[in-house]
Amino acid sequence: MAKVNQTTHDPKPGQTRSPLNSQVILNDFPILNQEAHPGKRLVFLDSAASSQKPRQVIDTMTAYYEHDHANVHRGLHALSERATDAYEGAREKVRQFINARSYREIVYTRNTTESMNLVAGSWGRANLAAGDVVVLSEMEHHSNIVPWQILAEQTGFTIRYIPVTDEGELDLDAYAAFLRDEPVKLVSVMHVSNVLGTVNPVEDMIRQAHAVGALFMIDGAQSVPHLAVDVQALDVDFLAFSAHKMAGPTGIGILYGKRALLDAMPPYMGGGDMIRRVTLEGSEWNDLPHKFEAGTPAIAEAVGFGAAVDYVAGLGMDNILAHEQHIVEYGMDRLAEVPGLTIYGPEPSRRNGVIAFALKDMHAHDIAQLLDVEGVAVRAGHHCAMPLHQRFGVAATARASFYVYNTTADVDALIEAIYNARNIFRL
Ligand code: 7TS
Repeated sequence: MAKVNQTTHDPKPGQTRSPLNSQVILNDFPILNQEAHPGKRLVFLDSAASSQKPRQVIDTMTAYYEHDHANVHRGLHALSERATDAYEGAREKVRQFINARSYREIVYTRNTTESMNLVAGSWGRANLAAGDVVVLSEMEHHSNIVPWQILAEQTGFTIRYIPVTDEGELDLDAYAAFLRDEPVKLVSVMHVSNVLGTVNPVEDMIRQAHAVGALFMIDGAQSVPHLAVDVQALDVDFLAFSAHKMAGPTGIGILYGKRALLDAMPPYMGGGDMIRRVTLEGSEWNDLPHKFEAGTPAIAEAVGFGAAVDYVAGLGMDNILAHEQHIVEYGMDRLAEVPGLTIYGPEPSRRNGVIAFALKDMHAHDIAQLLDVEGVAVRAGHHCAMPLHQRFGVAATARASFYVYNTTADVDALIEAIYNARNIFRL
């Protein structure tokens, strides 16, 4: 078994220092204590796609299945009550984590994608018509573009995209012009870009949208796992995120929505648990949040999500942010040394968690494959952001993304593997 290198480098003057103890954290993630290939320590730099899970989450899910599993909200027997308590207890943890007013504002979904489809399919279908405008941005993940395109085709509203500047930031003048000149009903924008790492100024953007009576949805897939997000402080109307990017299991995500909005929205799916009463003539809907949770939910996943929330909250969201800031600063510094390498997106202080790059004369997929030979896992491709790649005139980028368990030693392994790849290509 390869020995995990647990060092972090001392920062240069002016750079941040990590407040996290990477040695303790690494021991929590059994999957990271392995070789990717014989003699090659696994260096996992693909957490923006999905993070790894600590023992605390894995053990919580196993214990749930070994002791407590039954269907929720149905039985009066002991197991069903315990399962319901665990499932609803996890919802309460999520509520506190994002500081929502009520558990009724926390809807379990499968992931960020489903949360955003829910808003488009329910709120959008009920409220958008020809003549209305929805504002998205050029940097959005496909899951915040395609649902709106599908709906726009059916109902006739118009989509406007906030352009992205050469620095990889939103063009806020264009945004202000959309709000000033067009009948904008909803703005839906990512908080942190999964490609550029850009942290968008959502607080100001929300205030501007509300000033013209538009609602605001945040795609929080890449922010909620990495920095403190407080829905009341932001006054955001909808927030979507996934457990699997924040140390939790796959198959569960959240839609936060202000209660008055969710109350007024029609159901998205019909079935068991989301109704109060059904007759052959018609049905009455259950209270929030159950109105949006048709069918048997992902119970063990919700319980595991609760454990993940405990885990990241226990580390401290401000500590996680500072840790990643330290790794990103170090990573951008070291990547800048590599001849022919282009980094996309803003300077370290304006980004979080990811570094996407291209190497002259090498396809991103070749880079990823050659890095994998060295045990370094990065993602290559368009990262479900094709319009953004078109904006920068590249078909694909390689992306290193970081989470709580990454160290600057992982960055060193990345750099060494990139130099090896360049040698193979005789660059
Ligand atoms: N929004 C953003 C900003 C994302 O980064 C992702 C996933 C999603 C939405 C969709 O999340 P899901 O949990 O519903 O799939 N992003 C990535 C990525 O960057 N690489 O793989 C998945």
